[in-house]
Amino acid sequence: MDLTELAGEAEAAGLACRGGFHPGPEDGLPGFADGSAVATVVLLGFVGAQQWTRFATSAEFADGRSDALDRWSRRQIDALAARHAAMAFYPSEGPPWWPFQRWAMRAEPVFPSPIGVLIHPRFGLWHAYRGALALRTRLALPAREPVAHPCESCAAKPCLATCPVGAVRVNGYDHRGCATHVAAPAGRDCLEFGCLARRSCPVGREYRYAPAQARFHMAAFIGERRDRNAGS
Ligand code: B12
Ligand code: SF4
Ligand code: SF4
Repeated sequence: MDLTELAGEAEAAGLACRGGFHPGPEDGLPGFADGSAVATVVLLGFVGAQQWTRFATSAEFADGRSDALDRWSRRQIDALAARHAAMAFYPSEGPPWWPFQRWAMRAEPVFPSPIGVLIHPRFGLWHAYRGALALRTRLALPAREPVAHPCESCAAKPCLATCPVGAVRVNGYDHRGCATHVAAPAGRDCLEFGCLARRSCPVGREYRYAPAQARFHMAAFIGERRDRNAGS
């Protein structure tokens, strides 16, 4: 098996392959029960609106129970893990949380943005991680080309000036202030169409979430549907 094959299986399951890396002790991964070490980690997730339809037409989405996105992700990724005798890890497991953003920076060209989520040169702020497969096999990984950090050439930084309640700041994100605004009538634009600060970013505009997807994540974020960590 190689990474392309695994990416094909992930795509068939409704997930994008978000790259991989060969972990070291600093990556904090446990070994397998038989004592063998993890040789390759492959991250799986959503990019733009491409995978949304698969989830939005799933049994989990329709059943009205909480944690729909988590349950759907686990069903897909646990099946891939079983097929490849791999371990599966999830961003929603915790606290303590698995360091998905650190792993992501090891796996693909994503960079810290001023608004807290990682920015991708193509998908901008419109992507997320749904799980990770830890494999015993050392897969060959494509060489990483140097890629420029998109925020370095963004002089205007509109993401820092757009939030109506100033929740997005250089020195941190005020998640309580944000959630209070989104849950109030004045925050209807953010709730229905997604974070205004994120929408102001010029990178990856064509990958912005459609209103239904944006609303799902924002509603989950303010606890409307109790979907733990459905943020993406
Ligand atoms: C807890 C959490 C929250 C909390 C944050 C509470 C708080 N003040 O800490 C709340 C609920 C508020 C939240 C909100 C959101 N979250 Co959140 N959240 C998480 C979660 C579950 C854990 C984060 C954590 O503490 N990790 C622990 C540390 C040890 O892990 P780490 O990888 O090392 O992460 C840190 C480093 O990346 C570090 N860091 C920052 N810059 C740099 C630079 C360098 C060089 C390095 C090395 C590290 C570093 O900051 C991270 C800490 O947050 C992660 C999933 C996960 N398991 O990582 C999602 C996650 C970070 N969230 C995510 C998202 C999308 C959101 C929301 C946009 C949700 C929404 N509304 O749709 C919002 C907005 C966040 C924002 N503007 O920052 C995504 C980010 C995807 C991406 N593109 O990066 C994640 C990865 C979940 C996912 N399924 O993909 N979130
Ligand atoms: S608006 Fe500019 S600084 Fe902000 S996340 Fe987008 S590219 Fe980076
Ligand atoms: S969702 Fe709205 S209130 Fe929250 S950070 Fe984004 S712009 Fe600000």
